[in-house]
Amino acid sequence: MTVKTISTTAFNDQKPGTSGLRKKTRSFMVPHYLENYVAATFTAIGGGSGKSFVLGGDGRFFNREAIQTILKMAAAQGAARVIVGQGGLLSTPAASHLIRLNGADGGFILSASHNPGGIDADFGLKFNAANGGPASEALTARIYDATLAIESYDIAYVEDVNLDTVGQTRIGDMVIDVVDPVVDYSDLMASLFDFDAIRALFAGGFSMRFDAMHAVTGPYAHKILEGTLGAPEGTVVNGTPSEDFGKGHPDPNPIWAKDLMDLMLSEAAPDMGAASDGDGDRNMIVGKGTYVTPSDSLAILAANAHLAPAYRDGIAGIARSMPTSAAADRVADALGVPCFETPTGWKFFGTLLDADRVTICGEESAGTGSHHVREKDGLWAVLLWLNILAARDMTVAQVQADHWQRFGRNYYARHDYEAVESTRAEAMMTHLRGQLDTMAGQSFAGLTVTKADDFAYTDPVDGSTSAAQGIRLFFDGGARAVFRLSGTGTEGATIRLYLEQFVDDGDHAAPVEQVLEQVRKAALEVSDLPALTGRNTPDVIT
Ligand code: VG1
Ligand code: CO
Repeated sequence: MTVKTISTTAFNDQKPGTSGLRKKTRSFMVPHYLENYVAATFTAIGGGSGKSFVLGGDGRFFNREAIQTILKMAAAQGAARVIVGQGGLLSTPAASHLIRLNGADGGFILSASHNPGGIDADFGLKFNAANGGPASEALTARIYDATLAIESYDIAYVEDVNLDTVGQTRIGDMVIDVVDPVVDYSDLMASLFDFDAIRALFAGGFSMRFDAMHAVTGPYAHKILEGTLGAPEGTVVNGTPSEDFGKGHPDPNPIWAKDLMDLMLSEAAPDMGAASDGDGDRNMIVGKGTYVTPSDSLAILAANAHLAPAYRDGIAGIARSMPTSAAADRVADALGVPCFETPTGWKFFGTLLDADRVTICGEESAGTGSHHVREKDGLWAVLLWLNILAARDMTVAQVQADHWQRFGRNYYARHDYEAVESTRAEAMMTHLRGQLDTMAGQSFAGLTVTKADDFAYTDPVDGSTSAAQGIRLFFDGGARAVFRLSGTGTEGATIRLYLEQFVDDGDHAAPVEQVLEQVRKAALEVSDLPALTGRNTPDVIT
């Protein structure tokens, strides 16, 4: 094996965001761009010598090329072993599981998640640590520092590796195991849930549509839902991963999964609809005629988890990201377990899960998961829902209505203003921050602010701190508005405005926009968003 040292110059834009480095695909294809970031990651973990890694991605354009590069760089580092998904495919939760199962030192996951794929769309790369979870903030800071200091990287000059045949091969002394991406993951799922009960549910005529959105969950859903669990063929749609996700946004929400939504709101609706995102860590749950907001789904799963074998003995606690609604907090209260509020991004759940302080975690952005891996897990959420429906013999709508009846309803919506000029978005955040000290007691659009802050977090396990994680405005009467800027976009800034209104004993079936109208007006008034950004309406509401 010939290893060459290639001299390079630093790129100044390789700062990882909420979930790794995400850029336009063409940026990643610029010579040395990917290599620099991979080399910086090796530097940040103290080199790759003697270590083992998991490697795979969501199959988007440039996935295969990037995998070949990473393999050759790992070999040059002296890595002992790399486990790669066949065809270069691994869903994010499956990669997390393989890291844990094999005791690997970490993993490289190639994905820009729900962002579109293709040469003119987005690409991404993130590193997960030995616990299977996204790199901590301390580690991503070290990676970024290394990207700024880099002058050269090492790479093996060898033929491309065959990724399409399961089996073992090598580059020099480094062993490469090409594995079926689905098998270990599907065994894990079988160990968590009552597959017999779910099989009986399908056998009894329960109907479902799972939309894989042309992304990575296709093979997983085909095998588990249609194969093992006996759902009729055709249950899984758009189930073959494609490099550009059929030219769509593989984002499981009512906007981008519109076909599924339309079906679920029609006469022909099956009993349940579900979808997952590009890399398989997000989920959308829809019942006949009813959409389950991700924040509610988290609360419902936590309240009913004991119905699945893996959680039979109860859960240790719940964690939710700050912008996620407080529905889960009420469940934690009722169960007598703690509820942690963390900054956005799965990396903040890792320490809590590792320390067994929580069992179930979730985010408003369609992410739910548990201690079975260290990532959110789309299919896991779908299977837990199925397990609950089977155990309770109820419909999605009934489970949801019953939950609201018991806990009250946190009406919720997220308004995204996309591709806003960065300076204008920053100006709006600065305008909000400038008012934080004086806001309490003031009224906006008829709502009085009870408390306002810029969310800061101290990790209760390792003591690390993260400041400026989003502006929280609490209003009289159980309303809340949160403002933050996205850390996953690739163009300008995306402002996320999260709106919530708690209704305890009142009407649980009112139109969401109507219930949130007052807090929306108040939030726009305090922030001066329309004037400062030039935007009057959000691009996406989820
Ligand atoms: C978004 C979501 C966040 C999620 C992150 C990664 O981040 O809001 O909840 O953890 O995406 O998910 P941001 O910074 O754009 O708000 V995924 O499925 O895109 O890896
Ligand atoms: Co994702």
